Amino acid sequence: MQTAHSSYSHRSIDTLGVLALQWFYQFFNLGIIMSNDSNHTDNGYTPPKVWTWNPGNGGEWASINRPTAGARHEQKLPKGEHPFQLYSLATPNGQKVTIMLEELLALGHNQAEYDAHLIKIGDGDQFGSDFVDINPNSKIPAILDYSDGLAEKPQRIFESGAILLYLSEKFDALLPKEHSTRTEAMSWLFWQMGSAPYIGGGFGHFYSYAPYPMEYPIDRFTMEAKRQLDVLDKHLANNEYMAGKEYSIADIAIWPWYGNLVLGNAYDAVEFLEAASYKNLLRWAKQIESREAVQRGRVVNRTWGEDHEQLHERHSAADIDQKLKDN
Ligand SMILES: N[C@@H](CCC(=O)N[C@@H](CS)C(=O)NCC(=O)O)C(=O)O
Repeated sequence: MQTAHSSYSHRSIDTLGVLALQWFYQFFNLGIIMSNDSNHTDNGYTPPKVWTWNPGNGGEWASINRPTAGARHEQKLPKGEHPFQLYSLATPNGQKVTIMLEELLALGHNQAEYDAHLIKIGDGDQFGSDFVDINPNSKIPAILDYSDGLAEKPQRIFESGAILLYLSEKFDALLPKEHSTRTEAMSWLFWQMGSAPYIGGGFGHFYSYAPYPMEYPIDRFTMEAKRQLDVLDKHLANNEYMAGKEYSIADIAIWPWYGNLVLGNAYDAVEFLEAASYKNLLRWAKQIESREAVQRGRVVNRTWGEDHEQLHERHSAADIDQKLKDN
């Protein structure tokens, strides 16, 4: 092993050869830097003093990504008859809200009736003027609450975690009442909000969407993704649900990301991540998946997959009934 004080004479001929090559390539700016491990090369990119936007460098999402916020075009949003108007897409963040609304309806909270309108993020609908008024961050899901005297001035809610919390407080449901268990549910809810970007924007992006496979980011985010799967697996070894014995918004937040991942519904990464080894997490993922409200919620605003899984818009329970009957 080399130490910081090693002299060149202690280095192998191979190492000296690599150093000479590095110098040669750097000197002639040939764009290849080699380390002692010849698997490690990069494209010689050196960040400029000030970053400038290069449209087209965003992989699969290149056409919609820009470094600025705000509305890009005028776009009216449709409005249905129900108290809640949801503007979304069935990504994991979108599924959290439709599963929650379906759970509330299953519990008999008729005031949770909703219209689910489709926001096509690949087409840039999230940058339309009406949508940006509901979510200045231009991301689905976003919801308007027109119920209980809010008809004139609906309450906007954005950020999926905030929407779950708003709905559970409004209907006094799916958040444990006992203080310590409730606190546990909140800890896991916020854990999910902070952790999932490493799965979606990190692991998922570099494993599935980046223009070509890159070892460094895939290694970095796979390490983190597996660490998070292990966090959940260890917790679920001793807990039926995330907050203990009670199903809650913590499960509803976590399942669409981590349940879908280990069940093979996201990023096609079951083998790569050795998902079968997270036995407690898989047990929980299947248990949540078998809930009727989860099966109903996951198809809403979905525009990909099998036909029987795709319900682009939802305006009544019958829309979902019909879709699931098609299966
Ligand atoms: N922290 C937000 C994240 C929402 C989010 O990232 N939404 C994605 C789809 S899963 C989106 O709308 N992306 C469109 C874009 O980035 O332009 C939440 O949980 O609501």
